[in-house]
Amino acid sequence: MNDLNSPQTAVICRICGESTVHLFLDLGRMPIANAFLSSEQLSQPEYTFWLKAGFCESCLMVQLVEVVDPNMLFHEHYAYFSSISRVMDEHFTQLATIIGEEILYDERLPVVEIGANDGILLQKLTEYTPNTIGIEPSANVAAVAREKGLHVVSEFFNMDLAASLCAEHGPAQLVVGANVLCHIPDLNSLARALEALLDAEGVFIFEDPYLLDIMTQLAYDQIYDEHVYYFCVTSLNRLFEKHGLRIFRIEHIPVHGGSMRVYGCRSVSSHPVEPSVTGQIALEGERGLESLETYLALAERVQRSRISLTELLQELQADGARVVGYAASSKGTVILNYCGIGSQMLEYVCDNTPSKQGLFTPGTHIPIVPIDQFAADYPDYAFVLAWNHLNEIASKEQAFRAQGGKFITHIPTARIE
Ligand code: JHZ
Ligand code: SAH
Ligand code: ZN
Repeated sequence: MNDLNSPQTAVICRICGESTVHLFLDLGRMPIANAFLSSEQLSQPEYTFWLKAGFCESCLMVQLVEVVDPNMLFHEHYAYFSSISRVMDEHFTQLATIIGEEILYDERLPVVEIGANDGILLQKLTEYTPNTIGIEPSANVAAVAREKGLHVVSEFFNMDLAASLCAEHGPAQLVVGANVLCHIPDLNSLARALEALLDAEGVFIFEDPYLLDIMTQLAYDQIYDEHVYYFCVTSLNRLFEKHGLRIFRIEHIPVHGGSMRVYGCRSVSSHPVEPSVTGQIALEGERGLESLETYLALAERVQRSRISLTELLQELQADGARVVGYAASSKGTVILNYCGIGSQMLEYVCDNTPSKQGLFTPGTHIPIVPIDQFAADYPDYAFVLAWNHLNEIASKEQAFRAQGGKFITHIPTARIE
């Protein structure tokens, strides 16, 4: 752990190719965050990888050091359904309105959504233009989107697909993707594909968790197999600029614990760069995002956060309290495995996704149950494993609090809400 910054640990950057990636955070061996287990699978060995994050001194990209093959993550049974959250549904309604009212400019040109999942955004976009195409490699969620009547191609977005979409439907007036760009290991070829697909005046919009929020809130549980990159405006803009693209507007948005929405275009297009971009890049410099020390300091705070959580749970256990987990999120897999929290501490994890219920948490093997089970016999404490949804969960669970139940959250340090 202490030699993370020694020269021999510098590894090759996936973005710029230099051997200047310094490891700063080691979260240990980790199972795949969304690989929930059936009871038959509990006795079989689980795939694990080494969850370590690094910072590239040359291009400033924060990235995973070991990457899991996307085919192992996004396949016929992907566990995450975007439509499970009312707040996210409202969020995407707002995004669709901005797109419909400010961005779209030519009905004849297609709108392409990358990572369309169950169609939560794509469906809303069809209210503004008839010409929408969703790209979604995970077959089960793509099938849900198709049941809504949406046009979805069940493949990974890449250069070949971009070329065939462009040949068949024409250049895109918009390429949009939420919580997908940071999931794509080869971002250089993604940028080339984007450049190939976009119309001369076309726009791309991506939303991803924002590095500055991850740092400020100590949201280390955003670091897992699916999130290969942790973007700031500075690092992302440098990447795009290598490929004939640029960012012209950014918006800081509250979802998923703090995300960044970037608006970009081809370098040659007429969209002027807005002050939001230059202002945010300046802020990132002031906040030390260009310096390895900033990241090393984060790693120390993560270790202290882990101790605060395990101590709190041990105290509650010693007092004989009943504690459960609430929400079998991807982040939950990181928290539980990194902090060594298993079924000896959490009786179960309840979750509103039907396909997760009846399964067990990866690595820690805690049973996942429907929310009904929580409501039928309230525990003393519910540890919220999707702190980003705390408000939504708390508003649904007012009866739990009214009869004395309490929520626990864990970042930046563990506390009872
Ligand atoms: P939530 C996933 O992250 C994976 P996860 C992915 N990598 C990503 O970036 C984001 O999504 C977009 C449950 N829940 O949204 C449902 C309730 O039980 O934080 C889900 O299992 N009751 C693509 O998995 C989980 O929480 C509720 O009221 O960390 C959602 O976790 C609500 C609101 C959610 O995403
Ligand atoms: N946009 C939704 C879904 C995010 S989950 C939301 O914000 O809620 C990420 C989705 O991206 C998954 O459904 C996954 O199958 C898909 N995905 C992963 N890699 C992809 C790629 N290369 N091209 C297109 N979709 C991809
Ligand atoms: Zn680099």
